[in-house]
Amino acid sequence: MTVQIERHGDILVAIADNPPVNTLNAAVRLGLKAAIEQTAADDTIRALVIACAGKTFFAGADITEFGKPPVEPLLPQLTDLIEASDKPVIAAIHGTALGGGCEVAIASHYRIAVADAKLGTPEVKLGLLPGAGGTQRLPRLAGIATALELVAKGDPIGAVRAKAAGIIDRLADGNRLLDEAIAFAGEVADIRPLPRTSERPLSPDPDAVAAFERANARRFRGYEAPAATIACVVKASETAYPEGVQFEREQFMKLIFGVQSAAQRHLFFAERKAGRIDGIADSVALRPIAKIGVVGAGTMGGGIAMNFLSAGMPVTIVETRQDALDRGTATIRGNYDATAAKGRMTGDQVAAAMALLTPTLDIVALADCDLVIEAVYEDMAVKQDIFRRLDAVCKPGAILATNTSYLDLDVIAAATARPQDVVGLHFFSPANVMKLLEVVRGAKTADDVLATAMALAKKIRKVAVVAGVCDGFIGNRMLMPRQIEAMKLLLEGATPDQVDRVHVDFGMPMGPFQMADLAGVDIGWHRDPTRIENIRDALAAEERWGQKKGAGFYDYDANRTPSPSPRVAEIIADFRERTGTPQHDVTDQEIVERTLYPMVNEGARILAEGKAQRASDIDVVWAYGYGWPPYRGGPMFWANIEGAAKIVAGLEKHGFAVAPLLREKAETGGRFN
Ligand code: 3H9
Repeated sequence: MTVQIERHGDILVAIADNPPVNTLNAAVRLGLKAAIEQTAADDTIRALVIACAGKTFFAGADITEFGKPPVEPLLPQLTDLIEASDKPVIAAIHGTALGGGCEVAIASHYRIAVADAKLGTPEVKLGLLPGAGGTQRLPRLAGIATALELVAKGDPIGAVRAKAAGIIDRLADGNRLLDEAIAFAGEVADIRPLPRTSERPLSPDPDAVAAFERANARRFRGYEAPAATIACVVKASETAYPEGVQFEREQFMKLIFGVQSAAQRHLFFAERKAGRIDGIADSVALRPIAKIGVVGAGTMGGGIAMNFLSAGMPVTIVETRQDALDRGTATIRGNYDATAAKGRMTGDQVAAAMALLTPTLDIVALADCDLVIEAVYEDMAVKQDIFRRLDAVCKPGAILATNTSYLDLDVIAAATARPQDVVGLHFFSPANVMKLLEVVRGAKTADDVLATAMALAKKIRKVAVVAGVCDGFIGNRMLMPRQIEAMKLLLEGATPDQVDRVHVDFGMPMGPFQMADLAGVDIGWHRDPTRIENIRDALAAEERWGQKKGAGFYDYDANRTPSPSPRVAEIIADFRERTGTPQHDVTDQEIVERTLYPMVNEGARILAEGKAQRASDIDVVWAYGYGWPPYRGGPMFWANIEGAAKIVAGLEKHGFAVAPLLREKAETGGRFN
């Protein structure tokens, strides 16, 4: 039975057991309905406790049921049934009460939770809103401001905060939740009238709503769900519950059939699928990883080290010069201090993380590390030399990783006598912040090394994707055609501003030229100011290296606010003339076709070559590493929406060679998945 019924004297206890996360699927909903009916029908029962077995309270509706024929009771019916019960219902919460799980809790008459439980309504992250009365009950319990934070942003809060906010009535001892819930039920069993959340009064608070919208305008840009969610909360304050919940239902249905929610749900499952490695059994024994070494204390090395320090793992960081080592260590400390200043870490946590760091100039100090990550600049000879030395120093079985973003892993591995222990760990900058990790599988990388790297990624809270060896792996390889085409567009008549605007309007955090200015126009430059072969060379020669120099493709003021640059316009005009490039009116649509379609094209090649395991992995790379808007699901999901045939036609119109796999999808009506 998915929902077990127990009697404890005159209290009925319904315990749901639907591993792994107790979603409220049809069987659970039916079981809970039966428990409510039994409570009502049996005169010897005074109250009902709803609890969950396993690691968590209900994690929400079962997302895999969306789009299938509905099975009653639907979740909104169930929450209304719970609240309508004539005998008190008490939710006993541990783990995470999320989405529909939170809605079951707030539809109950009382809530008791263990202190480390979390409550939240993350539906908005799936492009949805709490659709079982959550948008109507939460503001009635917690007030408009707190409800907006919870429903429109989707981040959960801890039980202690939830209690202070009026969402939880009582905290329980972690080991005695059920006993305490039963005792609580006994205490409140005869209290009437029952505290029904939907009957609580709520007044409009337009100022709170306006302030919330203002504060989050940037975060919500392009998304449909947050606005719908806010509208529901406003409605809750303006009408009685029945009208409010009707409005919530309409909004929910609109979202669930929309493309954005499909895209965000796709990414939810894509992220989880990415962790699976084709051809390697789940049972493969992992190598134990306790001690980490990092070679290079620059921006990347320092950021990489922080991931492990924050996870409580000791890190030895090696540099060749004392000043570089000191600078690197100071940067790590500075980053932690800044986090502490924002209240996201305590002083003790900073001290604990720093105490795990051992800076050294001696590579031999890496001898007992279980994993060493090389993070020096991109020079094959330098990397090979480091790997030769690591091979000599590191203990047998240690995993040797490189953070290269495009160099050939197999050539690096060949510098060692243990290529089976070599793997790529491509972190994205800033490495302590960005969620994505490309785990690069070399020709000889051992299965257990790859599996260990993927498991470790989870430990440091990264989303990891397996990539094969090729120039730029998945992410940067797809970036290349976009950047090349963006440059050509400048020559043909577009401005940096226009190209960037099209990308930002699409939902990217920034366009190709804003990105170049942020990363550094001089990256990968040949460093010869007399050799000017393209627009980028010309900018680099004039030290227009981007934001760090106050000038790049844009001019920047003291606050780093960009404005179109007359000098760049001159440089572009000069190149147009020099190359004799014919000009035309570049439309926004042409920019989409020439910069985004080629990314899909490259993605299709990557798939066909087996450099990505599945199309959804490519989507994960772009969503977590490059800011592809989640509501567009990633480039390959977007390609399905846009249509392969349309993309092929667009590519052909502009003279691109179409990848065979993309053409095949266009011809057969197939989809990337
Ligand atoms: C909702 O409630 C709508 C209602 O308001 C209105 C309805 C009318 N459904 O993440 P994990 C799977 S919307 C189906 O690795 P963790 C997951 O795919 C829902 N499956 O575990 C994975 O499967 P597999 C609102 C789900 O311990 C396995 O469970 N709720 C769901 O790292 C383990 O998941 C949410 O958005 C689901 N709802 O994290 C919460 N959830 O093993 C979404 C998980 O085959 N869930 N699975 O790959 C989470 O945030 C995390 O799963 C959680 C556990 C924090 C609970």
